[in-house]
Amino acid sequence: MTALPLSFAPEVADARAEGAPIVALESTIITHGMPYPQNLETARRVEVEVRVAGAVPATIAVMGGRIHVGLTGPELDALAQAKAVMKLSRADLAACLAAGRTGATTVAATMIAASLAGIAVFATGGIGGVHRGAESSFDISADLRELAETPVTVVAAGAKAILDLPKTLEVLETLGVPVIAYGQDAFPAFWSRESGLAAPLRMDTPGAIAAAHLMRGRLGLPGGQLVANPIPAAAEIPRETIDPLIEAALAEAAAQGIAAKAVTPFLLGRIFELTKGRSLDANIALVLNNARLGAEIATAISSAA
Ligand code: PSU
Ligand code: MN
Repeated sequence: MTALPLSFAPEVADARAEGAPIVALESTIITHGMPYPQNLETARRVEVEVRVAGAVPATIAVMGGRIHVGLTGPELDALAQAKAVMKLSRADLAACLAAGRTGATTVAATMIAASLAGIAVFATGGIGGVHRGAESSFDISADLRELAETPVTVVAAGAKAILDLPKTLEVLETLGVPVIAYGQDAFPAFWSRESGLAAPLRMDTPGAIAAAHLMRGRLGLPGGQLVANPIPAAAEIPRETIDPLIEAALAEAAAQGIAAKAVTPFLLGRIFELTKGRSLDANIALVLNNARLGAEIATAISSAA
């Protein structure tokens, strides 16, 4: 068997050797989720946030036929400005590696890479889920099935509010994915703290989330956990404000025939324009908040393990 095509940044290799806490970070949010230069600035700030909270950040992307676990400064710079970067989910990861192309990992592909690298915790903005109108489009993000299969705890601000959140929660339940609201009963809705839906589980400490993660491992259950961490109150956009703008963006996507992988980036881009940048400020605040909680959970897991 040939070795895995994984390359570790020196800091990540050291952390692995010492059993120190590591938080995986995705790269699709950099290439397809935010405009330049805020994407680069945010990626750097997220890494700082993880460090300040006592863990080592490992931003993941595919370059030169290898999965990079931890990017150097110049690699991050290049990725943030690169054009024609592939958006990689489970289906595309191997093809991108084999062809030697550059690819950014979505939640699904980042979970696969984190799991191969032995990293238990991953922080992002919001997971993909069941799109509105999925009953005719069948558009359900591969992120959901990945949560059912790959043993990584994912910290997100819920699922993106452009989605059908009730159907997303139903599918997660069907797939046996624990959905844990952090510090509140309600399932958060990305830009807003509340979705109007109750979360199936609630936990109030990183230690409780770490214990549940380790217990799943002891039971031999495949799959991860979704930790739904509400956006900080100061940064939230209330549902009444954002909902009509989401509706408008969805109508434009339908009118323009936007489909498949292009849907989420298109909607995030239009909502950015319709909110005059406020959605991006909120997105940045919630990712930083998730990075911090991810570091706390990773720390709790490594001290218990
Ligand atoms: N979180 C963000 N912005 C993003 C994403 C997450 O704050 O752009 C990305 C993630 O990589 C996630 C993807 O996996 O959006 C979902 O894409 P799709 O709906 O096509 O599965
Ligand atoms: Mn999709």
